[in-house]
Amino acid sequence: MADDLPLVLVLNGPNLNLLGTREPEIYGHETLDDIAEALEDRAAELGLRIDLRQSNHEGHLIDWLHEAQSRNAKAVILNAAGLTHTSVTLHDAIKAIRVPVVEVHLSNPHARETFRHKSFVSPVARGVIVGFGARGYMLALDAAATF
Ligand code: CA2
Repeated sequence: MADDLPLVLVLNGPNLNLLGTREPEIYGHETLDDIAEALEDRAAELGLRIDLRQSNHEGHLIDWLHEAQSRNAKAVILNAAGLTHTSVTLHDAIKAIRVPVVEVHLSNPHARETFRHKSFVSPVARGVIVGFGARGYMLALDAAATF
């Protein structure tokens, strides 16, 4: 049964609900629904199941990281969006769980404004994938399959 397959939570932070509707030159034309569809297909090939969520609220992301632990998820793929650069609480939550977290960014924050160069997620992430657009989520899922 699909419910028995290892679970990968795909968590997306503030404003990523707007993906595909604005700033396509930075973030591409694909929507979060497009990404979810592609990930579901790839997950089926890899014998995994994904659960993709987005929230504009930091606390939701923290609760979902805790949920990943309590559900014994195989991995979390996390694009914390702007919270990446500000959130000590996200850092603490990732540190508090044993589930490996793959940090993903559509753009390459290191090639952008200085304030995007700092990540509170990277030091506690298993790995980081940046700058490959929506394909970064697929690369992260392929990595998670090996955990
Ligand atoms: O490149 C990424 O994936 C980011 O996590 C995106 C964040 C940004 O703050 C990070 O530095 C890098 C911004 C997400 C905002 O998403 C939008 C999507 C479409 C239109 C407007 C915002």
